[in-house]
Amino acid sequence: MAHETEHTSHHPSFNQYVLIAIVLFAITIVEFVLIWDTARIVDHLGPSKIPLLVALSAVKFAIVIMYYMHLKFDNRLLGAVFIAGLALAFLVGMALIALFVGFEGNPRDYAEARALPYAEHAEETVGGESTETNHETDTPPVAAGPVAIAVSAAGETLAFDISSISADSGSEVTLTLDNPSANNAHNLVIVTAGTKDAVAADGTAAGPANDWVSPGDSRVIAHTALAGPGASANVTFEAPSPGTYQFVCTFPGHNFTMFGDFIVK
Ligand SMILES: [Cu+2]
Repeated sequence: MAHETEHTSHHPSFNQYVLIAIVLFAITIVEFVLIWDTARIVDHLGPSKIPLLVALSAVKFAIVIMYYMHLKFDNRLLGAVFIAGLALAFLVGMALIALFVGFEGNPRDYAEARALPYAEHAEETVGGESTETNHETDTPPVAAGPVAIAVSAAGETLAFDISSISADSGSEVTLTLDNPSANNAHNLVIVTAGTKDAVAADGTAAGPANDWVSPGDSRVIAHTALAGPGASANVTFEAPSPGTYQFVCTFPGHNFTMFGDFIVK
């Protein structure tokens, strides 16, 4: 009898369990409404919904631990240890979220503003090519005189600002690479058709001391030195026999997006 009394006083009754289940269910409904798009509460709350949701789930967690797992009826010290750990985890989590919400701007917006969608890039290619071709046919008449071509890295994007350049065979070409990037180093390497990735792979093996170009690579027609952030580099060479060549940046990884055609007429 004495044992029975003690036992019941240390555990919730059936009705209390039902009440706890109802409370947990109610909190879940509140959480759901908070993140439910149609309710539009989410728009008004902004980032503050995150600590609110974390607090609600912490309350649910605590209730489950305290009642269903009997922590409330164990030694008080065990409860204190548990609550202290939970509070600490909550504070660290909130501090991390505050750290990221507090930053100016949205990293995704930044990336999207600077990304070149594949379809648009292809359109630009056609446009750039045609204007470039017109430009070339307008200026130098026939003779294979000196030609100056300027190519720039496209801001912080791993791409050149132009997808096609051209020159007449035998002309003396001075190619200038401008690098406006604040972070990236680039070079510009003229290679035979279809070899840009293979040349870049060998350039990676050759390392920065060789400006990421393998010395004596027979596929390389000409190349600039590596242009660091904000720097320029140029190279003068004789345009090879007519055909379509490639220009590429062989800095490791850049060759997949940073290239174009060099058309020799
Ligand atoms: Cu590059």
